[in-house]
Amino acid sequence: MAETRNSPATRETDLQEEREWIDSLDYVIKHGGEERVRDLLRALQRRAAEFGISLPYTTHTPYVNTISRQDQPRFPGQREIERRIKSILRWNAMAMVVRANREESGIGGHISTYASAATLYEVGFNHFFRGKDDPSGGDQIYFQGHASPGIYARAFLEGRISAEQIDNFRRELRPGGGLPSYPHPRALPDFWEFPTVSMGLGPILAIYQARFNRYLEDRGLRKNTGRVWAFVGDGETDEPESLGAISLASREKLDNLIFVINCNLQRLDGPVRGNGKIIQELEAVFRGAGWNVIKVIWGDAWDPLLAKDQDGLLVRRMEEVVDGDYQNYSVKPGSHIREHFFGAHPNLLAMVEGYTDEELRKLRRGGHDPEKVFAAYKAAVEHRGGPTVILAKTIKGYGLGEAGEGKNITHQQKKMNLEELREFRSRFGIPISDEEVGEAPVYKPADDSPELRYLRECRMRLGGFVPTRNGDPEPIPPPKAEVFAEFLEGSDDRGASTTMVFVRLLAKLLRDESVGRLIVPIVPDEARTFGMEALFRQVGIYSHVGQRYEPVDRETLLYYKEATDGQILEEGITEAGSISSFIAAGTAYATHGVQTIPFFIFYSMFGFQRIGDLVWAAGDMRCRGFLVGGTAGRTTLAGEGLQHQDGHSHVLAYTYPHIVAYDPAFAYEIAVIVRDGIRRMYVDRENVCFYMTVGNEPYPMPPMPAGAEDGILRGTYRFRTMGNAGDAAKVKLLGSGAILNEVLEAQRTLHEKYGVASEVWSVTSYQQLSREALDVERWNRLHPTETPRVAYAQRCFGDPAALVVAASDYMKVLPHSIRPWIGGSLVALGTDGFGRSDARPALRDYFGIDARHVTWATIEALAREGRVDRKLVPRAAKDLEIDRDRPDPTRL
Ligand SMILES: Cc1ncc(C[n+]2csc(CCOP(=O)(O)OP(=O)(O)O)c2C)c(N)n1
Ligand SMILES: [Mg+2]
Repeated sequence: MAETRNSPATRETDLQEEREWIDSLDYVIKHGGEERVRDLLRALQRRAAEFGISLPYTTHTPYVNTISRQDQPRFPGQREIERRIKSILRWNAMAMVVRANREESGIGGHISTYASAATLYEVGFNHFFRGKDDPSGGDQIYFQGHASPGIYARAFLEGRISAEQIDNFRRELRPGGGLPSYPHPRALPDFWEFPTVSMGLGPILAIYQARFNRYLEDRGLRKNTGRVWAFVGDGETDEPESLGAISLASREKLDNLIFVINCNLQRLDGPVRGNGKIIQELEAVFRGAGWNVIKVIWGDAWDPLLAKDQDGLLVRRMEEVVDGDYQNYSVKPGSHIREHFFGAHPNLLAMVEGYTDEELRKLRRGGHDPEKVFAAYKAAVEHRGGPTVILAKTIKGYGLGEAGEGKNITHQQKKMNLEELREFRSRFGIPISDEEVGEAPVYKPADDSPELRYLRECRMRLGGFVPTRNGDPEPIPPPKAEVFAEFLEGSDDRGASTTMVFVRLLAKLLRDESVGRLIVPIVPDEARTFGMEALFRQVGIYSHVGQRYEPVDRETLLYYKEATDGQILEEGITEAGSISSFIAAGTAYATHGVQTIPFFIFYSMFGFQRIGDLVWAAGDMRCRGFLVGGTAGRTTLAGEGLQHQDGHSHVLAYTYPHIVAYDPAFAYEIAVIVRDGIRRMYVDRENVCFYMTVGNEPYPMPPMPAGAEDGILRGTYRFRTMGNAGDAAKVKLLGSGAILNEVLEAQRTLHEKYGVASEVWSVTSYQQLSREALDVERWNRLHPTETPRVAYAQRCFGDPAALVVAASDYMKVLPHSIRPWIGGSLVALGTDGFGRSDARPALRDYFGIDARHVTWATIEALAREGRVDRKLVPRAAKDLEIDRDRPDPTRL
């Protein structure tokens, strides 16, 4: 019988053959050098190809450390002191979670993430992370959200966080304050800089942060911007945002960016890749995208074994074992590792003959070995020409022992019993007595202890404590009044769309002496959609390398101009990337002390709906800037159909506490809103973002009615009265955005054809009206003995004898949000339902928001209330050709 491929005899021959090839290769390495080795390997590959044998394309390297033992630099720190500091941090990070959960069961918190990442952080803190006082400008560090107990524990040793705050972990509302669960600049504005806990946002924000740093430098707005470090979970890399933008980082050669992926092989429920190897998978992805990849897989105890591995058997075994097994090894005794890992081959078993089981159990992983981590960080910061990712293998819950180390439940572990606490304490040598240990007290050595002195010295040498978030720089002088003047005056009736108006205003702002340089226009490949192409030429598109080609439209006036000092961030088709740039620009006041003013212009449908979580993160970060939803309005954006036509972004805007939303109709409204936005955000430095929708329907832009400004900003003002003023006050027609024109036409028809007098109100923001009214309501509830306040919406629409008919290009729930402050009846017309591809008049008829429907709704409501002759109803139905049996668009 022929020998099978796997028979022991064949395997032996194969190994023999392999050894011979390797010996030859070793010879060439020794005598011919790297280049010669490459040539030979390429020649072999070509030869194989001639026989039709293609090698599987692989972008990953063997499952060993990228930096070999002999290339490892000297470790400059004091290992023993650093180990002691780290042990204390491990203890305190665990203790604060355990204590919090004893006091308030279910309050939550995480022990195992930091436990796995402690070395990754501590090597950074002691040797790499630069504070804001460093000449580099300081680094920006995105800490893994679930590792925050460890970061607090360090700040506690640094004296920046009190014992009381630590005691109030996850109890922010306690008197005296506590600590938020995760990195939230909203909650701790002089500490945290970057919220990361919604998985995937940290990595993408970090990439765009690094690119924005370059932008600031290239445009001369900031000299030194530091480095960006993003600490990421291996499970987290499954989020599309985590890996979706990595090619930008290599394309832009961002060597100021370092990702550290904590590969503890576990996520919340279980293994990240039980049947595969997350490190190899990520290596392939990052290498493919052009990143410098450094793997830190094995700790120093493996070095002698690897040195003995002449025939590559050990490396092969390391490679074939899957993550599920590696996780299992972390909870098993040394005897199991001997039997299962080394037992695969007699030569491997022989290799560890002299090792005790305990020694085998203690063969550390690279991410827990400070010298290996140091080597990786050093190589990363010295690497030029592109970003670096460090893939560090660790054990989740490292040090927790029986309480969860490496176990599937470890992510959720928040409790430790007396025995477990004792063991933890002893393992890490924390000087807490047996009597006290059950309480899980936090421990702080004396101020002048070698540990605290060392820790402070490291931080002083590196430019101060991190994280530290800076406060506000000086306010900027507002733009000159001339910038806004033409918009307040209105234009002849050639017609303009609100988008055109906005773009014209932006172009003028870009020329303004005070704010011009600071403006950052951001577009996701939609500049032409919004008629912004003139800006390409005016201020240029940012590109670090300038323009290395002759643009195809070079002969034209508005050619596609890329420049190193270009101002526009043309992001390509990525709303997530664009908002990440927006956030970097809108928080530069805190990160870099520069008040850049981002204007992010996008399809309004692809804003809150698509990237809502990043908008939420912007709120957390106290970001400031203008979000401009273009091509807005379910019927104003004709033809595009149901996935483009937005009739709800203004509803979503209610859900963001930091968003001030406006749906302007006219040029002067836009001017007033943008002027006020600049004042509030960059002069008064309020932590809000403005959201403004603009549409592409052209129509005449009237001059601003006297005294309208205040109402525009509060959310509504009376635009026009027709008929007897007293009667008109009893019929209030509310219109927003482009639909205001429909309402104005209805007003004319009502007056001219049916003798109904009315007022038309422009509602620029139901959101603002409703927020103010709710504030007032709350105040009145809490101050029952004081003179009640009256909400602005009530002052405008509170008359019980007045009918209110409201129409907008958005959902009916908007007018209903101010229903309690409307005195009489309310008829709300809106665009609930999916959009359709058709022209504006057809769409407005379909949703029932055109002038005819506004007219009809008014007459029908007045007749129902007995305020006009009922006979008007059939007449109006006929005149206006209302199809009363048409199905509701929400049912279609
Ligand atoms: C967007 C999002 N989805 C889900 C979660 C809940 N969650 C928190 S941590 C976690 C597991 C994290 O695993 P990994 O990224 O590997 O980090 P580790 O704790 O293992 O370092 C999950 C699912 C979240 N925070 N954000
Ligand atoms: Mg993990």
